[in-house]
Amino acid sequence: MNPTNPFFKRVAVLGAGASGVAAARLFAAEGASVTVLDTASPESLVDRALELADLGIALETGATALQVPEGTTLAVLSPGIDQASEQVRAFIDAGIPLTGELEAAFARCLCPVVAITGTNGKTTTTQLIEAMFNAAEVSTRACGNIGPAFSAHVGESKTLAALTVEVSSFQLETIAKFRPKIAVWLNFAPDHLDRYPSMREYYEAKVRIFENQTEEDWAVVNVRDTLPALRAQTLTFSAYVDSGDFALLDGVITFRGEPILRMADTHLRGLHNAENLMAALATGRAWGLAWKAMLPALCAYRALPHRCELVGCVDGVDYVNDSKATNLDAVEKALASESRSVVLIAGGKDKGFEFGAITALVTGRCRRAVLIGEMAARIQSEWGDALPCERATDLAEAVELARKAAQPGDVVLFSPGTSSFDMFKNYADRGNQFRALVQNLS
Ligand code: UMA
Repeated sequence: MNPTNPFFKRVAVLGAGASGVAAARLFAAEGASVTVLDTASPESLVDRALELADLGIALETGATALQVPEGTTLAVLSPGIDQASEQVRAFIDAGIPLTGELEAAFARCLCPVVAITGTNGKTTTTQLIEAMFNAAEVSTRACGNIGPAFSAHVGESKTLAALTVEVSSFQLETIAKFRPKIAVWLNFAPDHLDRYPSMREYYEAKVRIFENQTEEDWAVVNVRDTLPALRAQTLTFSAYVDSGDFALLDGVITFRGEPILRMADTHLRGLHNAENLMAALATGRAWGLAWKAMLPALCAYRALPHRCELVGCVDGVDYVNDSKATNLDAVEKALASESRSVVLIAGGKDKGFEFGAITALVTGRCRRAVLIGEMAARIQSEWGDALPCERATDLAEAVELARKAAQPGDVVLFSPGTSSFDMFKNYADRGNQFRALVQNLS
């Protein structure tokens, strides 16, 4: 498009991660002039700079990324960047319209969206729905917070029946018209308290998933959570109480009393996974699928790594990698689905959690706790009176201490309860290191 045209867009994309690069590609393909701004050092962004240069997209890094490029008509925000940051404030103060990567992709999406949110279980449920829809010949692709970004796949929306989008509270903060045909709310528990002043702000961002839905849409919701009045038609579920449309009775998922799926016929375990399966079944029902079209893919699905993943058995002790447990709710669910005596390895970056909230459960299930990372001393002070706790300087020492403490028939559960960035690249790196250490033991 000609730069003298009044509709010509000069777009500044904030963040050169997966969402920023995908959004930059999207706008550049439409003929906009795009600059990507990332506050990281140029050395850490060499690959991104080359990828963007090939597309004719400029990249500004470091302190230069804090300046608003002249003539910018729109700023597109990556989800990891806080709107309160200096970088974003500069655009707001300059009066430049701001949108998020999720909203930008949605504005270009030509097929219905199934959106999944919740503190835990989002990725598993997104994959269950993707597998179930495709097996039932409802062509879809998973994207969004699960990675790759929504913007990276929205171009396929002209040929797909639906896009299955995992959405985070960060992405929902900047929506305007985002309207899923089916919105799935899995659960809500404390998390991201390093981004939000309190749980209220976290909840308020997350609940926006329903904001633009109408009576023609569907909301699939956990019956135990308190939600605002919903305009969409609803289907409810819970594995803990039987007041929802979907419930769990003697290991069987039921729909309004009718048996639908035996947990034993799936590869998933635990009440949290029963709820993920219920959410997928409810999504299929809202779409109009028959149970028999949904069940084969749900039964065939295997859990992803780092989610209560058995990584070894040494001297009669099972070692379980639950590195994806980046909040206390996930630790609670891992412990609740464990009947054996546990040696728990926990701890990591300080995200503002009070580990004291789960002292009773931990002391009831665990023989001992081995603590790592930035939060080790605080967790020890919260659990230490009720449970033997020791601190390890790194993960290798933690695995060694856990090995010494465990007795045949026990399980060593690595369920950190907080994020990994104090010691590792991310939860996957943390889980992979744990798996390698266990493999060395045997
Ligand atoms: N950056 C700035 N300024 C800042 C802060 C960061 O320029 O003030 C730059 C960083 O240097 C970095 C880039 O921004 O280069 C990163 O942007 P980002 O944090 O938005 O990361 P992306 O790579 O774009 O990944 C995001 C999601 N990340 C977050 O929300 C933190 C990914 O979810 C998602 O897969 C991806 O978009 C595609 O949609 C990850 C995640 O951890 C898995 N999500 C959180 C979670 O699940 O708990 C919400």
